[in-house]
Amino acid sequence: MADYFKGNTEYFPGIKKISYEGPKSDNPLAFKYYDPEKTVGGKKMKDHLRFAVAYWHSFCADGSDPFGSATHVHPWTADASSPMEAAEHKLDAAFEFFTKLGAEYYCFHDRDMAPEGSSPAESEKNLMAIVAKAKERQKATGVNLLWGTANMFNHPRFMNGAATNPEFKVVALAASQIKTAIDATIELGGEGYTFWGGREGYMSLLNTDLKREKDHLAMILTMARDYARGRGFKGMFYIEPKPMEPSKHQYDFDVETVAGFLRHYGLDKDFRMNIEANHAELAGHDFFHELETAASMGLFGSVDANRGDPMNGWDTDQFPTSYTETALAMYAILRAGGFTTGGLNFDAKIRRNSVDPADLFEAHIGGMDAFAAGLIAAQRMIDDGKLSGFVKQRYASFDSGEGAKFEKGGMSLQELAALGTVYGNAGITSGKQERLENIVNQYLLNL
Ligand code: XLS
Ligand code: NI
Ligand code: NI
Repeated sequence: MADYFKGNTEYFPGIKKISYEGPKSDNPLAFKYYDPEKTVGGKKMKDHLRFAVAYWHSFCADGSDPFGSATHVHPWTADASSPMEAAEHKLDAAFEFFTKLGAEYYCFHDRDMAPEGSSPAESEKNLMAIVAKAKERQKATGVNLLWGTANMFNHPRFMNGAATNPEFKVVALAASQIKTAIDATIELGGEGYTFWGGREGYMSLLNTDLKREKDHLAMILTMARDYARGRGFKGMFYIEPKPMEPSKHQYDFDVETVAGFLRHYGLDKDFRMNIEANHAELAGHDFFHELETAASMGLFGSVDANRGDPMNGWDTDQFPTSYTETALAMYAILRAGGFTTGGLNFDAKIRRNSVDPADLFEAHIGGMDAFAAGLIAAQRMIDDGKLSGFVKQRYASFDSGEGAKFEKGGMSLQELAALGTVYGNAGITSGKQERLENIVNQYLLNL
């Protein structure tokens, strides 16, 4: 990766390129486990992990919450005389950050990058002007776009949904925004395009026609797919499941629900899952569950890396810190074949009271180290084979004989039932959960 983009104001003065110093380092601005060029399981860490920075949390969010105003004063906005100038300064700050951190990818919503105009045409003009500048900076630095998306939840027109809005005019407005965001993604060579349907759901069933809304959502996804493929887009489309917030109920509830939806509407060839740890938790699952579920259906795609707070029930979007969680996540990801078009996007934000410019770096460094440590542990789990060996042996009765015949669909219920009557007692076999949990902890030591 080239040095950070020069010729602009330095927005993170005093912070140099972050380097790997190893687990014993006490430098808060150094990696302890993430050593980009180090090989794990025959592949460089950076190619396994494909870290991306989320434009919205890192350069747009200002620390405000429902109870308090902004606490993060961004110098890139403060020193601009117009919204478009601010957008360009923000872009400079972003590329300075990506390159100093050593993240090779980023993700954005259309409205993170450029301000909404007074008409769809003006919004498109604004976005494409910034996209042209982003393209130059990508070329100069080697940083690439992991995925783009459209913000279809912020504007009041989307209060009743975007693709699932009961008014056709709003659906058309949503389409114009998606089309432009796809154009922007293609222009930047994006490796994916994400749909997160924050308001594609309902607040009350009393005013909602569920069937029509879901049909409309599928229609828009199909049209978006066809448009992008028609323009030669070879990247992946992602659906990012989340059960609720801001809607009471969101149609993209969890991986299993989205898989059913994609298959029902014939979209499962072009769409994969973008799995967010905090969303898994909101759906009553753990991150590992969602990853394994997607992998089991060949629908694993990408990750929004963060964590929630198990003591409360909303999307706190904190930076990941639990090595156990990242080790299990990487264990699922590696076994699913690793990332191809996807990556680890830090859909995470620093806390309202984290007001030092260095806090944004330390947050990402911690998250990157957590996934690097998780990767090392996961590779150990795979190399050592104890866990997979146990699982294989647990299902061994389906590998040959009558079990294999059953699994291949070569048996009727009568035949199977007849076997059941002669087998007598079976099934009192330990699942060995505690042993397996203890083994996982052993892999986490001495990273
Ligand atoms: C919100 C989502 C959002 C998506 C992109 O909860 O995580 O940030 O990742 O629209
Ligand atoms: Ni997300
Ligand atoms: Ni989220």
